[in-house]
Amino acid sequence: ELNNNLTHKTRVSYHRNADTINYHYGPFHPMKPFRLRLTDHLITGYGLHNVMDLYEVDLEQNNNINLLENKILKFHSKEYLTFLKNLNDNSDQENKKYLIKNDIDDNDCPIFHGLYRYCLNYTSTTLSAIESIKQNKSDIAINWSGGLHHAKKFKPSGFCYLNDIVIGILDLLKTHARILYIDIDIHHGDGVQEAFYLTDRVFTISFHKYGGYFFPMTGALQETGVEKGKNYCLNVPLMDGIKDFEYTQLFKSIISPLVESYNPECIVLQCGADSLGYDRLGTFNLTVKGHGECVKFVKSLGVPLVLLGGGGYTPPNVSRAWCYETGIANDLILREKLPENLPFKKYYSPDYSLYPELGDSILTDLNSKTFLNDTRIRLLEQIRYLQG
Ligand code: V1S
Ligand code: CA
Ligand code: ZN
Repeated sequence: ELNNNLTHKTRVSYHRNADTINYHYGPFHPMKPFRLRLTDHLITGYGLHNVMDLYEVDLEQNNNINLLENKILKFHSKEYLTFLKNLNDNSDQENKKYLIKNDIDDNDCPIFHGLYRYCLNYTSTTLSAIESIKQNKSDIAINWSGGLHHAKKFKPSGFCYLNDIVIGILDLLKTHARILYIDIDIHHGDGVQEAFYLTDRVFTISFHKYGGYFFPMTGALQETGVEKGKNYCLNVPLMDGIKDFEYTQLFKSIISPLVESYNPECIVLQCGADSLGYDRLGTFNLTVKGHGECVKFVKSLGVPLVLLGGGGYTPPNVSRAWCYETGIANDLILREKLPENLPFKKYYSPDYSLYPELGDSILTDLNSKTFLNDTRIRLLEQIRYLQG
């Protein structure tokens, strides 16, 4: 383990909630909060909890649920919050009525036991991370249970119920003038884009698969914001099979001039791990190192940073990526061999490595050199508008 930072240790805070890992979307649902348990075991297995400020977020101790709900209501509608809050008391008929009226897909967003508590948990954990940035207690604040970027004002979408990212950014806007939101989940960050589409105080950029009815079917290159928000939104639509080199090269060549021009006071990075190879829903070919390279690059910009989770549907790989990225936040390169006595170690067979190689059965890269080059040129053109 190597400390590359000779000037001062990066102040990293790790925000977690012991309860969040226990919830279930249902047996056939790809979203498994259990992946957070694997992640936490890996992080503590490598001893990372000893080098970070640990924040155990607990709703019971935090008697200010009122304050939390007020922050939620800065984005979500009163009617929707009431619906989530009263799910268990309502009759099934009343719940069904809200689902139908608002065109909610309850296969994607099932009503499971303790749903409201689960939502408050991951949202308050993101707010805890945001708070430590607001108070300048951390350089990097991490919440792997957050990053649920699809939730809308009136309704849940794509496994996301409360949009902890939007709620967190709205809170951060009280102290920070310009916030950059970067989204490397394989899905388009539509909920966050939509929330800040009309403002220049939050710049949103999402890298995602686009085309062929891939969820949520938005995020075209042409979506760039409106009114005051015109040009303060970028989208990087990609095709199946993109690999580390092409992805990280594109990522850096866009984020670098963007940060130079926009000069954000804080960056919120959604680290959805469904952009890794072998994801159950995703179709990209990133490795743990390639995914982490994006985090490393954003860290190197030296702007206060919030790291959030998001998608990720092959739990052992999700935990590998988020553990590796927790190491990166702390300037540590973790040894390849997984810790001894790691709970659920069999999940990491046959390699038992933090950095497994992608096999031969990976998808072919459908992103041609010309396609990627054209995309880059168009995006750089948009960034040039920022200088006015
Ligand atoms: N892709 C995909 C996918 N798979 C599922 C799914 C599968 C089994 C289940 F039991 C329940 C759901 N839903 C989807 C997607 C939603 C993906 C959400 C990604 C979330 C994130 O990673 O970005 C952030 C956490 N939904 C759809 O594709 C929509 C439908 C088109 C699927 C089928 N239903 C019946 C109609 C809507
Ligand atoms: Ca994305
Ligand atoms: Zn996703």
